[in-house]
Amino acid sequence: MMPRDLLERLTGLLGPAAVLAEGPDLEPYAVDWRKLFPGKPACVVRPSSAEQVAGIVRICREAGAAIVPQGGNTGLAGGAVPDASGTQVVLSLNRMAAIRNVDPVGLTLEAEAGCILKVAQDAAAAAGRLLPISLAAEGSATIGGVVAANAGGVNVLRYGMTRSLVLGLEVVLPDGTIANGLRRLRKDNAGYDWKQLFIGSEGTLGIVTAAILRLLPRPKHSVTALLSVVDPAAALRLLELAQDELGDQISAFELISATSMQLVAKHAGLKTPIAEGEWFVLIEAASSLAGLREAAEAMLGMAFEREIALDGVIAESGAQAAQLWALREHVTESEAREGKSVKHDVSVPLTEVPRFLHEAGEALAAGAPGTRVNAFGHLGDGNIHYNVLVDHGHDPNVVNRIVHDMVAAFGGSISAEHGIGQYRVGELARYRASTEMELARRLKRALDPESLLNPGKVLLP
Ligand code: 2HG
Ligand code: ZN
Repeated sequence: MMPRDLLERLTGLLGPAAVLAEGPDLEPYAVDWRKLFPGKPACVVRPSSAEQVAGIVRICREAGAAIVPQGGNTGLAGGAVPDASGTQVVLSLNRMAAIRNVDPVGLTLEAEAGCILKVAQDAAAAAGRLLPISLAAEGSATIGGVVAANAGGVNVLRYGMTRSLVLGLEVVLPDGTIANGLRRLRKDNAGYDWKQLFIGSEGTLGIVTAAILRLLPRPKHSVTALLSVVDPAAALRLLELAQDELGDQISAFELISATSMQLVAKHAGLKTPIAEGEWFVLIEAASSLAGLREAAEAMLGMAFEREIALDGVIAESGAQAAQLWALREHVTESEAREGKSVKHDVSVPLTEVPRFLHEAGEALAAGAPGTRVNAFGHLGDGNIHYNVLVDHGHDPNVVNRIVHDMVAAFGGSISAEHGIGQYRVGELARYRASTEMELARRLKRALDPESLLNPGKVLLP
């Protein structure tokens, strides 16, 4: 089938307004927001139902045209954009954005794939409940993308990755059938839990069209504190203290380097309200029981007394808490403004983070002198965004190798939360054991033997 026939059949199924074939309208779907992975779609289709998604899959399958599912296109690994061949069909879920149901007693929310994460958070809040998935891109990221990427974010420490919040899923399979597992059950041990295959598969095994997410009671009180510490080892001691004193009420424990803070000051004009240190920690805790603030103040007192923290502040209001969070949330954008960087989204066993940071720094100083490290991230999860600014003609591949070899030496992962996409497809093949890779390929072949869905992502052909 010629592309013209493909276009005609897709237009026949969806109507002309839902098929973008040329012009500037294609641009936002063709490239990721960092403009690192420019692609060229054959066309963009915008279905409005799972049945339409299934119809698109069947038509593309007959035509042998690959499909790239896309949500808010906020990913950092190039997983949702087409290649440059001009043959891949981008399937945008952004017209399927309805919230179908919020159940404040059963604690569930059902939404279509294209629903913006922030809209879903707000719907849960309006019902007095909490959807705890929270990340900097939440104003654009969609539920389908968040599920397909198994997104992390700042609340993983308490609530887990997206996977732990998915109760039910509807997925269109590469053969064009719809697997409907939209059950709002807390317990469902009837057979294989097949939805887990699709969570985090980055659109390579199926297309998520709707999800039922688990909600939580909304904590009535929260405290946010920013502290400075002398080094990452002190930050870990602070985590231990916070766990002792605030227990399971800690919802975020974020590490920010002085370099990150300097970038945020330079490019976003935001300044830390506490004395400069080499490292900063942003802590949030939340609870419905009284006494949280007192406990947090006591914890801070102990941190100073034991010389774990150098300086610190507890937000006095919601507005102040938002100001503290803004420091953390502007790191990515400020880094982008500073220039070119090589991102590493790594995890190592939590207690190894200080040693990893030290040794990776030494290895870079020796192997790629002049690079600057912008390290920050989710210390409570052992997940550091170890981004290296390479503005002086450094070879990104050399930098990558140094950092990822160090991650491997620590028994870590080269992608803690951002996924593999196309950015790390070669790196995954290099660092994962061949038996694990072969198992992944067997799953891919079983579900998508023609490699119709998102080829070139996660697994090399
Ligand atoms: C974050 O934690 C995001 O802010 C982005 O995962 C990290 O820019 C990055 O590398
Ligand atoms: Zn992150």
